[in-house]
Amino acid sequence: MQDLFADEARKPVVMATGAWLLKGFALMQDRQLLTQIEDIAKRSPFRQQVTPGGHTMSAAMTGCGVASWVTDRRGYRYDRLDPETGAPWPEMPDTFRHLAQDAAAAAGFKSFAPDVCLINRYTTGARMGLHQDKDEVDFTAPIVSVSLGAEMTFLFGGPQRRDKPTRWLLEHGDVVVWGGQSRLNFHGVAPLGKRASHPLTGPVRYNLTFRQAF
Ligand code: MD3
Ligand code: FE
Repeated sequence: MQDLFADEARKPVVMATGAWLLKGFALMQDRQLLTQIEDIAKRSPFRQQVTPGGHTMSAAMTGCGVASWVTDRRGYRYDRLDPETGAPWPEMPDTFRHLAQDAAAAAGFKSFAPDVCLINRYTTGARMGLHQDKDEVDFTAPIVSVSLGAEMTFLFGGPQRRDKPTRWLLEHGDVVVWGGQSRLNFHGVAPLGKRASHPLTGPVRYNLTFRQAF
């Protein structure tokens, strides 16, 4: 039964050209990933950042790798130092990097070398508005995202802000690879539902986003 389930879970679902949903791809490592998130957050704590427009983001963030995505009143950027601690971000654990590379390879990206991992934490009501990810240098590299904890509705738009987003339920252990034509699509997440929960995290969702930023 276990193996049948694992085989079923390994069939990629095509969300759009270049976007692959790997249901349950991270399930076997879920506890290890959550422990490593805790360890990273001990050194670079989760914080709610402020956008250039002066809004405080509802998702709390930290990160690991050679840099992490930072926003403040001056703008968006990848910063090699954590502005809260003044220290470099925690190193990216090998298990993180290998998981992201395995997922990218399963979607056909054979030489993905993620140098940064942004970690988003959503509690009840937290969301992320529609946006594009454009702060990276090379848009031919894919982005790999790993969902852990409470389930959430992902909003997947098109290349124009006006394109109506489709809704996808992302559950604990799901991995998505975004490359090629979908790399610059607008996307966001609907508010974390009042009843959304997972035995390992309670009413909290984590999302790891692996990128080749430089
Ligand atoms: C589709 N995070 O951190 S991850 C972000 O669930 C971000 O925390 C969301 O959007 C989250 O920037 C979504 C999935 C994701 C990441 C990058 C994408 C989807 C994407 C880039 C292009 C298209
Ligand atoms: Fe994004």
